[in-house]
Amino acid sequence: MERTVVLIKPDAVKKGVIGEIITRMEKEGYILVAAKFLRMPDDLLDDWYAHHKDKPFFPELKAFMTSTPVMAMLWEGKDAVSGLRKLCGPTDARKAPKGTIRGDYGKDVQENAIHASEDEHAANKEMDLIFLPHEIQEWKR
Ligand code: IDP
Ligand code: MG
Repeated sequence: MERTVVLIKPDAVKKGVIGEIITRMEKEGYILVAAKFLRMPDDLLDDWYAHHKDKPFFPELKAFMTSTPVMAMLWEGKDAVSGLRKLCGPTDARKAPKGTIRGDYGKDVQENAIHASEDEHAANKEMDLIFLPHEIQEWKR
């Protein structure tokens, strides 16, 4: 079993599609083990998007990511990391196929509705950045 971190981003929060996006993950059989609705602090975003820190779009990306709270969740399941990345679709929502979350709810390369951890290393790091051990719930269907 793998765990992966998902953020429902401010564009999707503003659209009012938090529930629809969660439903897609539940329908795929993933299990929700932690959730938190939070406004991401500045230093957390510096760490989260460290790979984009020197890009010209970084200030705009931070402004976007703090324009509303985000819905942060930890999802569990077999091959959850790659499975959820696939469900999200490619980064640029304009290139994301219909039926993927970004294809259906995103707008462009920045406002793309959702984040899902890139690999297991990132998933572990992001899990520790958002959730305390006692906030993670163990349960089975
Ligand atoms: P990912 O979210 O698919 O893993 P990353 O390259 O890790 O893609 O980028 C993280 C986030 O940064 C993207 O989801 C998007 O919101 C934003 N982003 C990436 N590339 C661009 C860009 O060229 N312009 C503006 N925002 C970008
Ligand atoms: Mg990434």
